[in-house]
Amino acid sequence: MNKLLTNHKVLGDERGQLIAIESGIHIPFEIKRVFYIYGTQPNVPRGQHSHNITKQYLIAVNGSCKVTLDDGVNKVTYVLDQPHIGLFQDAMVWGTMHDFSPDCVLLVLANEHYDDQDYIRSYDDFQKLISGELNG
Ligand code: T46
Repeated sequence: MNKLLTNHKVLGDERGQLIAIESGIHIPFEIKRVFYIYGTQPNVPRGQHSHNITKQYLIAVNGSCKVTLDDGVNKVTYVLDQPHIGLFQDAMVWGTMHDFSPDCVLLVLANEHYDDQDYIRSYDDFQKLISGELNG
């Protein structure tokens, strides 16, 4: 798996910090949707699915969590524990978000509007799609 983590420049001054993320400059897609999750329960993972065409960019803007990305060949766990660290999750990559701190706010930028049909929720189906078995 290619390097997917980005350490963004912190534009700070005496008033505090600011991080700017721009489509096509810092992330490889146009942003159509923003959502965030917070108030996660201890030991309860989120995600556990892949997307056909949706790409995502994840930032723990507060607190910390781990994200395990699995492209069908490699499975890598990333720690998101700084608001200037971003993680790109490509389409057709199985993602699991876990080990949230109680104060975690996980911001997600996406290149597509929400569409339940874009979700692949069965790991078996994901593996078959990756290996081309469902592509005809
Ligand atoms: C991901 C992790 C971090 C919407 O109505 N619009 C949306 O844009 C999203 C993402 C969800 N929803 C609804 C669908 C469900 O009724 O919100 C509810 C919870 O969504 P979901 O079960 O997909 O939540 P997570 O935390 O398992 O996964 C979500 C994203 O789906 C996923 O892509 O990376 O957050």
